[in-house]
Amino acid sequence: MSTGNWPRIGVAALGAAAVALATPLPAWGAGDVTDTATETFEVRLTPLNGSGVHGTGTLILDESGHEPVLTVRLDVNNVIPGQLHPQHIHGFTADGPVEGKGPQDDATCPTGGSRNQIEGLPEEAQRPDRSLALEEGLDEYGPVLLPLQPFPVPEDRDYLFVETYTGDELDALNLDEVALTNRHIVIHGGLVDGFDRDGRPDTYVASLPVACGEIEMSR
Ligand SMILES: [Cu+2]
Repeated sequence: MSTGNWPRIGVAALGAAAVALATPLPAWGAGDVTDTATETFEVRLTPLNGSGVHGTGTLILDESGHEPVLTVRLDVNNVIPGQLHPQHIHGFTADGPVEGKGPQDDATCPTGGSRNQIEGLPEEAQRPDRSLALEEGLDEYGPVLLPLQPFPVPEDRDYLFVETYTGDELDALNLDEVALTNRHIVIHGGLVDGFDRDGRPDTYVASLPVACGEIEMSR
């Protein structure tokens, strides 16, 4: 996090002095920076795979500078403590891998009709209403576009995540052509049960989708 996240505040505060800078920053020079350069989005994360994981998110997209800056804040509850929780912005792209889905197609959260099989895990681990693997959700939420790193390893069942992304990191989101509202956020990492027959404990699967939320315009 740096003060660079909020350039409009800096411009306003500096006022006329900013114009006098020997080497003015490119996008600020014209003095035409408006409120429309910053958009705020909201995400409501709801459980997948019966995880009980839920939460909220706020995304702030600042396009007032020479390159976009995306700040992501996630407030996530009821996760497995002490484990790595991958989290991503998912969506569709022009070059696949989901056949028939392009960048303008709105990603959605997986439903009960999603494919249902975790490859490499025993059959006992599969249930009709859960154990939806990362790959199985692809048809609905699309591939990973932006890993929201560093992935948290929370000490408790809740975590608060705030991070800022810019430059090349945002390329896959194709912000020039595709609205962020076409994208989704997916939180991963949960226990898969069904191994009781062998007396083995539940297995933590880091890729297991445990919550999903649509990115929506903030009202
Ligand atoms: Cu993901």
